[in-house]
Amino acid sequence: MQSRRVSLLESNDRVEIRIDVTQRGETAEDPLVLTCRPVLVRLSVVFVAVAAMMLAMGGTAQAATLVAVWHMNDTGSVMTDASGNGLTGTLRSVSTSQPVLSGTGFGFFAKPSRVRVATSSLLNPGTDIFTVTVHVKFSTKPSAAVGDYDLIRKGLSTTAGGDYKVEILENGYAYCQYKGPSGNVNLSHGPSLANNAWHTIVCRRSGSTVSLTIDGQNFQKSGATGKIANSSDVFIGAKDDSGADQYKGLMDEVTISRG
Ligand SMILES: [Ca+2]
Repeated sequence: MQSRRVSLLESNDRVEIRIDVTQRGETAEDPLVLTCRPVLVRLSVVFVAVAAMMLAMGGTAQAATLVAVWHMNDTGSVMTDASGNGLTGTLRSVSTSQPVLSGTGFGFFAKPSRVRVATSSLLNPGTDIFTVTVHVKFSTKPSAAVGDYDLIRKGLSTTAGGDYKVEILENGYAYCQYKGPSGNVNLSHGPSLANNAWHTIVCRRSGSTVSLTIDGQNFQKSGATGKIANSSDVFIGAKDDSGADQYKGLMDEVTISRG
């Protein structure tokens, strides 16, 4: 019989989440270790919840690699990437130094207001497990004219090679989409997040399953997407440079991971 133990280690400069899998007291698999900077204890708890959920789903413990880590503490014209991959974004009419639970974050109040990150193969899911995490706080649902808020996306529905995105729909619900040559798998779930409180949205594709996790509560949908890879830039806070599907609210701690 296998047993799995999830442990959380916090120090001044990093948080480590470790999952050990043992069988009759012996190590059965290499431990899954996720590390990040200590932003919010709350985020750490969400991290553990997601990791535990992955294991509960019967997934094999395997190392996840952080592709991009955007703390959004920047005060200038760029958004730095703490992952070491150099996936720097450029700001357009973004309000920096906004109050968040810890550190600072970005505000998207203008139109257009967005962060743009140049395309990189690192930001393409391919066929890998691919997870996007966003933290948002907003008080107003998208108007009928706006339609929905585009929180982060790479590509459009018409883009060759597919696309992925995280949105807030007109009813205030979170929404995930992964679209590839084999299909478009998307799902949304309530409640409305337009309550001026911080929320954590995690969109993940693993094999033929897309999952949406809202504040630790997981929802799933099955369906094949296939290989997703395009040459589009990543947009955060809006659909494009014209401010279509313009988000209106605060954002912090956006991460992308693979595996
Ligand atoms: Ca921050």
